[in-house]
Amino acid sequence: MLLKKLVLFVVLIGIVTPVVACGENVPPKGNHDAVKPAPVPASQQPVTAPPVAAPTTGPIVATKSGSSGALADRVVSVGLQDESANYVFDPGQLTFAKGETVTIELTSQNEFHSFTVDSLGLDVEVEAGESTSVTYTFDTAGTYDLICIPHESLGMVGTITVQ
Ligand SMILES: [Cu+2]
Repeated sequence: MLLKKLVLFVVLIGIVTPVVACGENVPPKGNHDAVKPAPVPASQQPVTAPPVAAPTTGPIVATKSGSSGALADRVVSVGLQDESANYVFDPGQLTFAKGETVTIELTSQNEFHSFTVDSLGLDVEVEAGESTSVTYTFDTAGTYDLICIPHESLGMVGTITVQ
């Protein structure tokens, strides 16, 4: 009776262990030996898990190019010059590739200026002597008028070309 149960138990172990510990040399007798190999595959699983997490960290590059609105393809510096009442954007001619995302760093020399492109909905104010930046994706090819609102009549104008 007891022997029959033991045999049944051993047979069950014999069925389960090849599945759990495939390839392991599991002694078919005694459940103490049969149970021991089980924690080995269990401890191998956490080791297998980090390599699975590692490829998940890899596609950060793909995420970078995906979020085109947040990260700029390049940075362009534009000076807002006003020395000796000579009001100019430096440079006043800006050319971008269609679809390019650009961070434009704007630096006022002495006075309050604006970087305004009405047709693109761009209107950035720059406090006197300060810097600010705007990131913009130029989706549509064309030529756009750039103005500084306070100094447009004084010739502080430029052109943005998207091609
Ligand atoms: Cu200005």
